[in-house]
Amino acid sequence: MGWLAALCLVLLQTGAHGFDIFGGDSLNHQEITESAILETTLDVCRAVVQAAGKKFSPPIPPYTAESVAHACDAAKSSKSFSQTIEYIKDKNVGIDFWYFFTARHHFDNEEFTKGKKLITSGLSSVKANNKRQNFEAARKTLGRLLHSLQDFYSHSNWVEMGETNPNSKLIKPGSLGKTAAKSRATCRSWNRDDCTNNILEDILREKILTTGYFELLPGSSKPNGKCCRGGQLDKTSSIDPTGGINKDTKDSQHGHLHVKAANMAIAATKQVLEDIRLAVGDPAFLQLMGINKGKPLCFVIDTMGSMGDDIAAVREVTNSIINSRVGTEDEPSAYILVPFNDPDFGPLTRTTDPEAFKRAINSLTATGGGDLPELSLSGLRFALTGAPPGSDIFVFTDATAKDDHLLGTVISLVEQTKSVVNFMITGSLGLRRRRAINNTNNQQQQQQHPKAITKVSSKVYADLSQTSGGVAIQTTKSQLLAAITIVTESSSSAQVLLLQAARSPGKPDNFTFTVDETVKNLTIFITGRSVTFTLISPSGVSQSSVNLTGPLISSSQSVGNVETLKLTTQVGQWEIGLVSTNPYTLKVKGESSIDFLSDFLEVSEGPLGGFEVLENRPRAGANATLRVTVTGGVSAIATEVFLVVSLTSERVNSSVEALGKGKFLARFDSIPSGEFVVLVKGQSNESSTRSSRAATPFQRQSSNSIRASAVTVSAEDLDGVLEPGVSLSVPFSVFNNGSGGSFTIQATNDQGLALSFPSTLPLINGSMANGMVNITAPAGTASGTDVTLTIEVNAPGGTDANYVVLRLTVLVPVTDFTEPGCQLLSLQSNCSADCSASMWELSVEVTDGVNGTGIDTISFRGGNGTSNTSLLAGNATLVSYNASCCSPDVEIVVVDQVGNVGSCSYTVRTTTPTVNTTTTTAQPTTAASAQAVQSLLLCLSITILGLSLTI
Ligand SMILES: *[C@@H]1O[C@H](CO)[C@@H](O)[C@H](O)[C@H]1NC(C)=O
Ligand SMILES: *[C@@H]1O[C@H](CO)[C@@H](O)[C@H](O)[C@H]1NC(C)=O
Ligand SMILES: *[C@@H]1O[C@H](CO)[C@@H](O)[C@H](O)[C@H]1NC(C)=O
Ligand SMILES: *[C@@H]1O[C@H](CO)[C@@H](O)[C@H](O)[C@H]1NC(C)=O
Ligand SMILES: *[C@@H]1O[C@H](CO)[C@@H](O)[C@H](O)[C@H]1NC(C)=O
Ligand SMILES: [Ca+2]
Repeated sequence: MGWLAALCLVLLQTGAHGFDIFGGDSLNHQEITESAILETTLDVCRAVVQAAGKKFSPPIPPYTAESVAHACDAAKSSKSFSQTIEYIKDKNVGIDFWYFFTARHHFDNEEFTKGKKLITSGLSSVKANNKRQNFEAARKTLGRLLHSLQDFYSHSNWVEMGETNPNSKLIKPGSLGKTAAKSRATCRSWNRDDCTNNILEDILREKILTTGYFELLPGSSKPNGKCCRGGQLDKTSSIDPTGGINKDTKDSQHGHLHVKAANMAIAATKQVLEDIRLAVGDPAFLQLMGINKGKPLCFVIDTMGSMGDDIAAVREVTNSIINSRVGTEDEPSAYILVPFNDPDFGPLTRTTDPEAFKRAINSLTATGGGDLPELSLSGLRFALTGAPPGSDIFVFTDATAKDDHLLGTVISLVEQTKSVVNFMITGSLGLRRRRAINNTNNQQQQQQHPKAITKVSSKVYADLSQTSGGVAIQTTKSQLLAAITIVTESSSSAQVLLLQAARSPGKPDNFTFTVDETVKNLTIFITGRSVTFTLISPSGVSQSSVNLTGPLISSSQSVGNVETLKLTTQVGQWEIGLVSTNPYTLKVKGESSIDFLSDFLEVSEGPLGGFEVLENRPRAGANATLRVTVTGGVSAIATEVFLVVSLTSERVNSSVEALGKGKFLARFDSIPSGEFVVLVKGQSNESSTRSSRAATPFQRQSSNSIRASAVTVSAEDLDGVLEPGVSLSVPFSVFNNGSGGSFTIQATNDQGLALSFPSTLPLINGSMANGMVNITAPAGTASGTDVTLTIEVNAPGGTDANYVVLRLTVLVPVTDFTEPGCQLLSLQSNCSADCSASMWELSVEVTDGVNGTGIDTISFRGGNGTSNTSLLAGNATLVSYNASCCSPDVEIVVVDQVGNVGSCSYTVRTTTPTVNTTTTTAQPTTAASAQAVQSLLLCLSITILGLSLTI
């Protein structure tokens, strides 16, 4: 509830799915969250760009993800930044879906302590996850805690008390302030003449915090004399004292304070983001927000004996990618490596340091001789859970998957993460080279062997790549390098997909695609054996596979089963006809700023409204609502949205409603039964040529395939925290809309933690069943470990399946909520009128207290000097700092192991003209110069009052 309550009303009154669009100009949770993220990110970008010695050009408000990413020198990150903002907003409003009735999530019913705990423990979890680069988990928790934080300002009387700044104690140790005793009356009934003046004067005068009470059903347990939250759904508001105090919208009982409260919520949200920024540092903050350089580079490598040359090829490609991309906009944002063989897989290496990645790849050795199939899917699963969603993953193997019982899990993860999986297969179908150590002089020799890549495994690899939007390249070892180069080249972050289709079995077919003016480097990928094509350009010129030298194809390359054609870019509608009787796939890609995101929404059907982004398969045979966000093109709009069956290109059309800000809702009467992708057609005014400004058509397709299911699986969205040594019960429920029988349950996790769950659940058509998965992390598991739990439900006969994927974080309960502090030892300055001729220096002792977790990082802001730190006895750190008098201020930011941020500011700015060249030495306990005492007081007051004073 909270700002979103307005949504419920809109839904109730109009029956419209009015996400994001409110009649009137009230601000909702999404807008509050987005403004704060854009403003804080822009601050960080300014610091980062200026620190790199470049000129910072701030965008013109109102800010957008595109304009902020652009100002941040990371235009190619627009899409992932938008995606991150959407995700955090969705998790924020998801609280209304999952926790509508729990008062603590909304600061109702005076649940101050529990509400604050949600925020502070959430913040610890965000920092722990961020430290281990588990950005997805960090974003989720961030979105959720922001909901409660924002509701504080709508549901409490903080604004009515006349406060003008956020309550920084919501994220810091210490009491929120005086709170009303349960027995203390706080409101009177509202009357017609003045409905806004219902909070009792003594409560406001004594600055006693209170909140409204909320109940959906009559029969209130509201204590006597307490305020109501108010609003149409609140049944307490008709019980004396009647009325309400919420500021959710301008039409709320205290709607006259809506703007004030919403702005305070924005400021409070920025305070949380700033706290995270200080705890993790600027680069990690930007990564958390999805502002990266290029896409991550993620390799999953078979290390069995026969893979020696493959590993050498991977090494070469890695070096070439690192050498050509580091320092450019396409520099990989992270490097991930997962080796596998048999019986092992892992460990997962995840680093942002290209040299560390090179070392990890260089240390791989191909060993072991057994001719057994390997744990390729276990390795892939580990990569899917460890890499950021939307990664391009490359799997290198020459062997059959031994663990194809994990196929369902891996497909679930591919669908859920929207990562793209490419297979580089060097063992040919039905063949497997003997791992003969003495057979080194003929690397290419292949022999018939029973443990070769089986037809089944080959299909597993082909299907997985097709589902994810990747390719499965079968090639010889000698062509491997060329093959990897082709696919990694096309994994730049500006890559968009115009068209993809597959035919299996192969049959002749014709395909059309529209190329718009923003598309560069147009490339066609065709996989399959003996596929011929005819290409027709918008101007009617044609060229076929018979002669690759011609007007349309600027270059072509054929490696293994993949043919790539680089086209001379021509705007308009193209056509390609493919002829083959073998299975084939077609992809048309280009580089462009215009792309889209899409998510199926689950809209709550009750009176409460709210929606949740569907993170598993949509329901077969039912209505569906797809949210489409067009990214990158300021003026680009979606006009048509289709679901396209990959194997037939059959389309299901939708009715499209524009929601503003690049968002559209597409409503489908039904969903196709096979695998399908989303096709968006639209109009764009973007233009590369200055002369043409007319709207031109564009088309984009999603790369990941989606499929519907008659089985619905949902798991309670718990806080996602797993305490070491304590078993966590995860309840889930299954609804069967298809034929009945015994449904098989399979729960797996990527960290090998102990699980227990029912192996089957009986379900007739139209019935529902509940189950429970118990998961335990052993005592001693590292805090911040990310655990991905997948629960799959398979219909009888394996004809249908659905799943839920839950991300849990192992977290040792945080007991240190106190920020590190500073003690000034000395401050000496020698500043004269000519500041460049003189220096000042500072000596500070920093500690995290006796029971603290200890100091993790010390950084300096706002100063231009040099610093030195050294360890003292008793876990204290001595910080020495000296700077030119032209740089008279410095802020020391000290972060402890669990992310509590302490900040101390010092200055030698002269406040009175009398202070001059005398050298002063300050000791905290002795009389000292004016500035030194001032500095000390400043430091202390910051520790007491929290962060807001330091910014
Ligand atoms: C490999 O070497 C061993 C002993 O050195 C020999 O017995 C065996 O026949 C060789 N295998 C092949 C395939 O050459
Ligand atoms: C594809 O187009 C060509 C010429 O435009 C036509 O001859 C052929 O029949 C078409 N094939 C299919 C399968 O529609
Ligand atoms: C895309 O095209 C530009 C200019 O034609 C070229 O410089 C760039 O290298 C191309 N990118 C790729 C990935 O081929
Ligand atoms: C291929 O087409 C080009 C341009 O149309 C032409 O110059 C060339 O002679 C053709 N080559 C063959 C082998 O037909
Ligand atoms: C589709 O949605 C409409 C309301 O929007 C509903 O009346 C109808 O029953 C739904 N159809 C199906 C098949 O669920
Ligand atoms: Ca501490």
